[in-house]
Amino acid sequence: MLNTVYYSNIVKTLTVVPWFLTPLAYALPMAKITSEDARQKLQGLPGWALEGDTIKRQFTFSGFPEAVAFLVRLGFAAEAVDHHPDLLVNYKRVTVAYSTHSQGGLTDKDFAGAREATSIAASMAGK
Ligand code: H2B
Repeated sequence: MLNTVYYSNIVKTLTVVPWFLTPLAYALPMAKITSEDARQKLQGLPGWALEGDTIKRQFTFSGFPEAVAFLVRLGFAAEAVDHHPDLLVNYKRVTVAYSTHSQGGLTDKDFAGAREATSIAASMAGK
């Protein structure tokens, strides 16, 4: 089972998937990440913290419209990859939390989402 799940992640990560492996990539779930591995992965994501089964970060913008604009941009990016963060707006601050509901924990999709959120926020002078 471990082998299959690991294989599934590899298959999904590859840009070019051999045609005969394509159904496998969609049929198998992403591997759940242990909290030890999550801590390791968070080293490359400043400001993000592990909270239970989620990774979380708060971004601060210059005002409420900018915070909402960030939320909308991230929302479209999330919809495009069918992986959705929890989002909370408090005036000019937006808290973004990721976990993979279907797995009841963290997967590579959450870290990809965190990188995307960080990149969008940086392009909008979010801190
Ligand atoms: N987002 C997150 N964060 N976790 C999920 O398990 C998830 C999701 N599942 N977005 C997706 C949608 C699933 O419901 C659809 C059917 O692909």
